[in-house]
Amino acid sequence: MEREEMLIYIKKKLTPKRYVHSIGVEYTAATMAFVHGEDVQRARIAGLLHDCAKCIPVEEKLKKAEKFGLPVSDCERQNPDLLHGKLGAYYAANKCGVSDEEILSAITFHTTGKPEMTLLEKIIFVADYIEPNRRMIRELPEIRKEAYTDLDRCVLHILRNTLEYLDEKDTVIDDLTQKTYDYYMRHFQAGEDMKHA
Ligand code: DGI
Ligand code: FE
Ligand code: FE
Repeated sequence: MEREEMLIYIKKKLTPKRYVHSIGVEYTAATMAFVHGEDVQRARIAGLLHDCAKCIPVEEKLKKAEKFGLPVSDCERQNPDLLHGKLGAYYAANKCGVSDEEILSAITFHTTGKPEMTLLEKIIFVADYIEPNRRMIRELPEIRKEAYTDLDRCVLHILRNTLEYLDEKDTVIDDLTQKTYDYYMRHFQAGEDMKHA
């Protein structure tokens, strides 16, 4: 699909707010690609499509994931909204003709992140959080700056905020979110130690 067709496709599937958010993630991902040396077109496609399954009703998300043969963890069963990344990648591949595995992976893991993310995965994970239409989140100005100056610190900062937020809300925390945090915590600490050695 060309971009124009993708826009029509997501407009049909999303609420107006979510559509505007998707375009915000598209251009934020593009600017981050400029700075960090990622391919700009891939960043735009991943950004544009990352939430294409977000507005499917919760129970439908679970049914569709099962129908498409996608693996569903216990945590996702309890909170099927978490499936919108995996489902989104499925639609990107099967409805929009995206075959680039890294774009599909960036869409799949945009909510939880994962240990050892590629540059594109990090860009989508971060762009989703910082795009201009996001309501003000704690420490957002600082996080936005880090997105362009220290990407790993930025990823860790977002994970820390998300885990704190989920803790306050008292909901299930996906194993992968926790594992990603632990990984970047260790990774970041190792980097800091190197700097000061
Ligand atoms: O889809 P978006 O709203 O653009 O952003 P997103 O895909 O990052 O989803 C954000 C929501 O997901 C937010 O309410 C926090 C929640 N979330 C992130 N990690 C986890 C999580 N929710 C649960 N229950 N467990 C997690 O590990
Ligand atoms: Fe999302
Ligand atoms: Fe999003």
